[in-house]
Amino acid sequence: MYLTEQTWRWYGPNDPVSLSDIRQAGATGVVTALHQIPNGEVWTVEEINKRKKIIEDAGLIWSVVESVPVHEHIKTQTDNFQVYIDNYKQSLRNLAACDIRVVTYNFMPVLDWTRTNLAYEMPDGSRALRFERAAMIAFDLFILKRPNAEKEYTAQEIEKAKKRFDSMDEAERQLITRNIIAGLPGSEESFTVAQFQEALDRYQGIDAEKLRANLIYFLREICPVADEASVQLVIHADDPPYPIFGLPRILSTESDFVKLAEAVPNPSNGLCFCTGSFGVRADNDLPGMIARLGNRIHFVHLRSTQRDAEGNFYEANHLEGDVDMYNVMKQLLLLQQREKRSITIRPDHGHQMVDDLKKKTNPGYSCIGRLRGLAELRGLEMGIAKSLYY
Ligand code: DNO
Repeated sequence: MYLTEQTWRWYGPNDPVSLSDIRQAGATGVVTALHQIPNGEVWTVEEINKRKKIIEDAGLIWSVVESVPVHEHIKTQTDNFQVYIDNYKQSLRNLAACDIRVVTYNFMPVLDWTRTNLAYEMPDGSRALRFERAAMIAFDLFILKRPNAEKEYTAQEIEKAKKRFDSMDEAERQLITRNIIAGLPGSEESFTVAQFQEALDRYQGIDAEKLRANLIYFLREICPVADEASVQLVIHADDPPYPIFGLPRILSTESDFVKLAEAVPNPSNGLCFCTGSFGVRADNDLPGMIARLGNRIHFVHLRSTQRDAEGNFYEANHLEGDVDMYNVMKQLLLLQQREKRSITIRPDHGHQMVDDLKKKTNPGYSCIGRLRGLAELRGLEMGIAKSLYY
């Protein structure tokens, strides 16, 4: 029987969660990146091997890279973007030379994932990540003051955002600003308000179709290299999965990914199936997507979100919220048996809870919250597997 490979994201030697913690959590693989290498530069064999050795010395394996970031110039096709594409190809070859064969990336303009609140208190006292639309709009209209932003919102939304802004003291305004633009873990970029506006301006004239064309161009360049090196590229979904700050989005739904797979059929053109990101949209049928996108899925982020009608969401416990985790896991199990391969998963984000609350942690990546998540998910997997196959 094929079961998932259970992994854990690690931010490297400075991560407050150690490799030994990860091993005790029950994961066998590590998901990491060379965060110290600036975006766009080549990852050398030497640097990759150095990191790999640290992981292996702790009794774990480096299963997946998350992420080799895609330089903004590649997304906008400006300046010396071709050099960055060549560097990307070289990094893929170097990773393959070190036998690391799954590489995550995203094509979200400017910001990687975005939240407004990193410590939203749950009824049980644990803390979750949250995206609050009124706070995001308040930042956009009254702090960033993005030109013409008000055209993208309804009168009702603007009124609500104004009230929300007026209710904030200076400290809260600064905190929301920091949460949105100072760079969440793994995003590799951080901005001041002025720099953020400049970064947005670089997308003037780039709509979703243009961004998609740039992604397809990028994939047509790098997939042949990845195919040859036996590297699986996996694109991460947009988070949140709809446009923000007037930026185009191109990986928010099943049909978005199908367009990519049709345009670039190379086997290395794969998907990092993130249930938390796709799950924010009620129109994404997660178990069905796993069944249909099947052979393209090479890495899975498991987490759940709880949304409301207004577009706010918070990150729920892994087995609660809107994601039908039972059917997600069941489809994953069926897919693995159909394809006779194990698929790598990791518990994505977790609440700050128990001892996490007394420690400095990377938002979403505390130890105990993810430990709970992984424990629940592996129990779910074993339960379904045993009832299906024994
Ligand atoms: C957030 C993560 C993302 C993800 C990138 C992939 O927790 O899921 O930062 O790593 O978007 O490139």
